[in-house]
Amino acid sequence: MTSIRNIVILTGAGVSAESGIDTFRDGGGLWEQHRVEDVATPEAFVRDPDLVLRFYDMRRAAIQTKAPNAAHDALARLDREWPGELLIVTQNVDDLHERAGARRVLHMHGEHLNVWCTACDARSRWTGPLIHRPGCPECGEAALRPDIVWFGEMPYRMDEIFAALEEADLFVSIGTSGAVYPAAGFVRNARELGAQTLELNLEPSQGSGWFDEARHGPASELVPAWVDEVLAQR
Ligand code: BV8
Repeated sequence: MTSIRNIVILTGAGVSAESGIDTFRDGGGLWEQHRVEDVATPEAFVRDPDLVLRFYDMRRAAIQTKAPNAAHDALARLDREWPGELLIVTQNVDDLHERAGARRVLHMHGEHLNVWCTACDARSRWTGPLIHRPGCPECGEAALRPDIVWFGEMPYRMDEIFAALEEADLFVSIGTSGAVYPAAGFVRNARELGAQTLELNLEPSQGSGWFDEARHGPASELVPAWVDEVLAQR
């Protein structure tokens, strides 16, 4: 590896799999016999708000019973010890990166533990259910929705992500199937901008061919080993 100073890491559901949080592909990507893509949309929320709120209430409660795994811990260590720029762009909506101690984390698809008021636009920390239509902590309106980027909605902070990709010397994709855009296209952006690219995933992702190097196995093994390697060449 030539000298690496600035690193961008993209994580997906595979980094939380060993913490017991289902990936989108587990169980064939179904929930109550609905395709996740069909529940995680603004149209579904209009058509059947209770179904969507129950889906997110269940997952919001579930993540609070899970703990970070060795992959989250290793990435938090890298965040603490890496002297250059580092950004963990996560597609995940759990808070396991933060609970492992990572600081430079960007949730491009939102967060389970936030709610978004469609009346006053305020975002608030939220750990309980929404099915009973509680009032917004800011304006009191019963107009809260999960602060999650659904299919067809614009991911968050894309300008910051592309600014980081422009500076990146290394782009590492961890635990994602490469199925969903724009995240799945970041490896190509990174390559075009001159970064080296590495995939760490249980199996080849849909974008494996775009990576300079791909290592396959569980994140709890691959990520700590890779972090040791990178820190050794600081
Ligand atoms: C956008 C939050 C445009 C939800 C998510 C038609 C209409 C509208 C849009 C589209 C359309 N057709 C295509 C699109 C674009 C669409 C898209 O890409 N669709 C796909 C299905 C083709 N994208 C969007 O809609 C995005 N927005 O395009 O906006 C726009 C432009 C202008 C103005 C307005 C809008 C928004 C996409 C965000 C959707 N929200 N998450 C929630 O969490 O409930 S996406 C969700 O699925 C994830 O966040 C992630 O991004 C994606 C894929 O999940 P992964 O994280 O990759 O997980 P997956 O299960 O797929 O894979 C897990 C991987 O881990 C596997 O490879 C497995 O091998 C590996 N693994 C498993 N265990 C381990 C492991 N690896 C290591 N160790 C292990 N132990």
